[in-house]
Amino acid sequence: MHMIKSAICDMLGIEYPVFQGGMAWIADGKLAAAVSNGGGLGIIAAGNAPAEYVKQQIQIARTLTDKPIGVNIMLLSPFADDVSKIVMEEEVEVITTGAGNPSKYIKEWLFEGIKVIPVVASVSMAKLMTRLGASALIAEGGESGGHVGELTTMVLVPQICDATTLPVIAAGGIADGRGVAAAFMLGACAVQMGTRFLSAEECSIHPVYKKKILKATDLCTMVTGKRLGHPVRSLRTQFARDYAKAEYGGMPDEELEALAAGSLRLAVQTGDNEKGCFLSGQIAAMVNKEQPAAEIIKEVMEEAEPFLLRAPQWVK
Ligand code: TUI
Repeated sequence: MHMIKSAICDMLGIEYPVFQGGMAWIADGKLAAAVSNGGGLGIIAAGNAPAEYVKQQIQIARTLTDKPIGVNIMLLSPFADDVSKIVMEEEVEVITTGAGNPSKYIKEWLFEGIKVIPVVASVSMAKLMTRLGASALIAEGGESGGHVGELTTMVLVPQICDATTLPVIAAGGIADGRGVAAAFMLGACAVQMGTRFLSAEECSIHPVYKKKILKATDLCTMVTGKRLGHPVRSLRTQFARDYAKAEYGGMPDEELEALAAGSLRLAVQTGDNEKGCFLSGQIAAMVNKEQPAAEIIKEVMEEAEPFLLRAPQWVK
């Protein structure tokens, strides 16, 4: 059997070129360890959580795996500075960043020997991160769940690949082998999947959340939050509709912010349809079964393989 390996596998010491997205309140130590044990890169999400929570999750992951793990630092978090310190202390192998510009941290992370892989949503940010010495880049298109940029994966990935010499990980709208193959054809050498891992057995979201993902159809997601400058993709639930109505109905900024506060955590922990925000990528419609994380990785790469064998530059 062939194995699809790429530059990113060698750089990080992982078996498959598959990252698990750093989904706030969802991507905990248990999920990350399961993905890393399955040969991908498991990533713990810091989200808006305090540094102590992140430390606990890193320690949980370390008891469950001896493979490399990553932490995603959400740069809008009030705790981003504290999380940065904890992650260095705990000696995680990889840091990914989201929802902003990580310039001020990059030097110290690299100095600690950590691989730094920012999410970029534009060519200019890709060039800047390349100049600052990032290890690789995640090009995440607006099909993804959570905080979304302007451009789609199809448009963003090839432009980022042309703008950098670094390995590029494609994200947004990828949940099966066809998506992986397509991403590689656009020039990526790995993928990051979030929504697909929501269905992992080791993913501890509330059963209501998991069921919503498994039952989702093509038009089930929507983007809210544009007015405050941080558009977020989530399932089209009662809460999402109410938020959109408030957003376009002239609700003051502070009230809108209060409406969103805590909504991610609520969805994950209680499945609350009225007040919870169920982040999801557009690809949720193609996520139809619960299975172990390791099986997801293997299945996706086995599907991709027949396509990728026709692109020999990627095959080792
Ligand atoms: O970050 C994500 N996904 C997220 S973060 C999140 S929590 C949140 N809470 C409140 C408001 C907004 C988000 C939920 N989901 N994905 C990675 C990602 N990063 N997508 C897009 C970007 C991005 C966008 C702009 C990265 C850099 C960037 O640069 C802007 C700049 O500073 O120039």
